[in-house]
Amino acid sequence: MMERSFVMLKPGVLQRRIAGEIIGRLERKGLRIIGLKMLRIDRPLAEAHYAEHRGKGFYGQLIEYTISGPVLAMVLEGEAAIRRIRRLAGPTDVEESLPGTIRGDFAANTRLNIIHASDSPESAGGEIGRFFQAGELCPWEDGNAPWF
Ligand code: FUP
Repeated sequence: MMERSFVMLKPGVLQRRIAGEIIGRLERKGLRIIGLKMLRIDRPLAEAHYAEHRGKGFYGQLIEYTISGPVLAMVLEGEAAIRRIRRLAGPTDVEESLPGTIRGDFAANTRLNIIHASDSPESAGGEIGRFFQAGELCPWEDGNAPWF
């Protein structure tokens, strides 16, 4: 099923100059970028995005990290995009994320996780709406669709 997913490359990605590498992995899987912007997340937006973690021990540090520098926010479209991107990203826990996944290859610290990817159609819809206005998305068709 054709889906849209929200992906955020967190502050460590620009710090470490690996944005191109990570975006390249998503593109090579056949996902289409239909929304992309760079922004500095403010505290209310970070708290809304991570509302499910409020009260947990790592919450404060997670919010501080999320607002510590610019992020790249993206909307990606493709067949089963939500599940495919989650598999490309790998598990949240750095001890579990295997080499070959984005987290397995680049994340050395679970808290300083480098990528966020929607985990369900419901969360994707909410996250896309929180970060993008409808007019900021640019859907497109491509002649290579059958390859993917
Ligand atoms: P994910 O959906 O894979 O991004 O994972 P979660 O929503 O469970 O976690 C969101 C963020 O919280 C992670 F990117 C890092 C942080 N986190 C911790 O720091 N410690 C934990 O034990 C779990 C999550």
